[in-house]
Amino acid sequence: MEKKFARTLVTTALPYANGPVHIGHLAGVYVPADIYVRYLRLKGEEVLHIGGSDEHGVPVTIRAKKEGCTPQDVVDRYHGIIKQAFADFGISFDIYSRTTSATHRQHASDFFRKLYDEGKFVKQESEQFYDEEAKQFLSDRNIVGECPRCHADGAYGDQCEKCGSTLSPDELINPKNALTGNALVKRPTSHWYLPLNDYQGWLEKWILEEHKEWRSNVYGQCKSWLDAGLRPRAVTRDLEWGIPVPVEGAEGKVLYVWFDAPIGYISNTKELLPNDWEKWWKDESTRLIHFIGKDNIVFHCIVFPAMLKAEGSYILPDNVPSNEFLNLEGDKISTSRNWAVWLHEYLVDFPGKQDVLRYVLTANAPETKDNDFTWKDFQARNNSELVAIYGNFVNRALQLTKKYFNGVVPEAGELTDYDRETLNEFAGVKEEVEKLLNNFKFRDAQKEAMNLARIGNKYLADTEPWKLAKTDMPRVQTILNIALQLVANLGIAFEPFLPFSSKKLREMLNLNSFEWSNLGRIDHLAAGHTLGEAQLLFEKIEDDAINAQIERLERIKKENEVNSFTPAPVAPTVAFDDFMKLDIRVGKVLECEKVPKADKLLKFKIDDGMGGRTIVSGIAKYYKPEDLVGKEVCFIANFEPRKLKGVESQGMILSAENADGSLVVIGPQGEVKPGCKVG
Ligand code: B3M
Ligand code: ZN
Repeated sequence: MEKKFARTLVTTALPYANGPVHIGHLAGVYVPADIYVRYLRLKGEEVLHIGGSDEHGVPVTIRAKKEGCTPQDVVDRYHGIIKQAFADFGISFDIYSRTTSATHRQHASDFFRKLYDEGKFVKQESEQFYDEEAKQFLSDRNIVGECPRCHADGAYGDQCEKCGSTLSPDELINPKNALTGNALVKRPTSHWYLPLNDYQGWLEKWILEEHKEWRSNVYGQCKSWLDAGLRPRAVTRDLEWGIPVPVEGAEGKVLYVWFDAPIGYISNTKELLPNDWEKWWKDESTRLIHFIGKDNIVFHCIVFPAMLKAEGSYILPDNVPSNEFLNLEGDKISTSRNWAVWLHEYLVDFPGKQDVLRYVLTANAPETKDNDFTWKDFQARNNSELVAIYGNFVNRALQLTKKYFNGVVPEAGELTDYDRETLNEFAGVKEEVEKLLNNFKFRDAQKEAMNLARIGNKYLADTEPWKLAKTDMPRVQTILNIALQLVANLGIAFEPFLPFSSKKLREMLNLNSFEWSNLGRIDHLAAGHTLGEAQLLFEKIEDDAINAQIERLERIKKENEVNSFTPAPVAPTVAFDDFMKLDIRVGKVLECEKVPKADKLLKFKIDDGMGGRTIVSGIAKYYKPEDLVGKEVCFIANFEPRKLKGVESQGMILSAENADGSLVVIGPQGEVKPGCKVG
């Protein structure tokens, strides 16, 4: 039962304004949503794209405490950075607002109050951790302690980052305030709960029966939540940062961030269209689509719909296309470990290359499973797809027209069978791309557009107009006319995906606009139409630029290893007499050289005060031989001699293993005569 909708309201998850946005955000939510809204606009449909920053919640307060500023300072800063990054990447919002706006505070507060007045909440008392010194209840994230599973220190009240277990603060051994280290006590506190269990039957019918078309990852997650049975969920918190609970006796309490944030979609629409917003939220002929990441599924498919249902006057989402996660070079993207490609930094390193990133992220979109972003793949897709296929075709068609026809579209003569075959391949593309886009299959849709460029490229390679120019000019006219029509088609087909390049292409073709309905047609450019200035659509990305990015990540990985360093446990106790069995001495390096055919080994000639000895040591990766000559080192003098790569080693040079695994040679801090004992 296909419903006919009059308009589409697209929302994108409101990113937390406690840090900048990275490629994972773009790939998971904003690029697919932007493709979708651009496509609908190009079709001339009525559509709105609503976005904004999520500015409440505990992470913002933690960041503020760490930086010694107010939560408002934090969100002001990051809201600005995030908004700019989205604008730079062409994410075309109709409004990008924020949950600290006056409109939102009022709307979220009224929403709560209505449900409260109608008795839609239940009030429950529970024991929560309280810091008597700071005089505050602590959220799960603000509590740390020993993990009950792996016994690592510093596990959070909701999760242990060492072993990955999901926890509750009650399970932690020795729970403490994460920021101050204060010990905690339990205190009773009351909160309002939305009894999700009351909506269980309704949600089962609405999702499991009526929305079988949702992506399998989304449907599957909903089903497992529903199968486990829903329970009441607290919608208020003891916190200072947030929207005050608009009820008498609720001092010191705010709305839970996941209660207020999705209402932000409504408030932001209201801010944009103060007089007209209701038709977007209360009229059944509006189709509501939430673009989100997979960790937000339960909130958008179960909690928010239950809130909307409880309120009673709003429409429900028609689809919730959620992506899985994008990894970076094989590892999970992590803000705290700086394991990310930040959008604002990308544009410093690759100015003007927004479309390249958009293209690669869509080509690798984690639509049904987690996917990986690698810099090598980024380079390959740019060089061998955008440059070699799309860019190359466009450039050849325009340059040849300039060369032979002075940049004026030539008139087509009679078509050959091959011409017709090529044009036929284009004819079906509109329907195909539409089908894919309508089903949120952005990856495949973009692939289809790239296939058009492949067809165009092949057409020019096969017909070789540059050769015919000497013998058959009328044929060249036809070929280039066709090629230019194909170029215009590419501009339309790629517009939702690569808007910057399509704009450039439109200028190069000297056209005022592209319209989706013209996709597949072969009369975009009339004979006699003068083209604009030809420019390169894409340029090759060299190894140097890619290597610099890979090196940056390697540096970060090293730093992370050092930062997460925990000393190895101390070995069992040894008796003094046992220790004295080791004869450790000071020696001076007389000579040092690499051991041939062994990339780890260095051979030392040591002045040991007793006539000298040879020692082989596995530190070649960390030192240049000449740097160690003349240095004093400590070595074990009575170590059993052994042969390493054919060289007899008469002892062992002592070194410390650093946090990143590198080795540092140990020597005396003052002058010591070779042969003196260490102990
Ligand atoms: N801020 C979580 C996130 O950024 C949250 C989304 C809110 S959407 C209403 O993943
Ligand atoms: Zn653990």
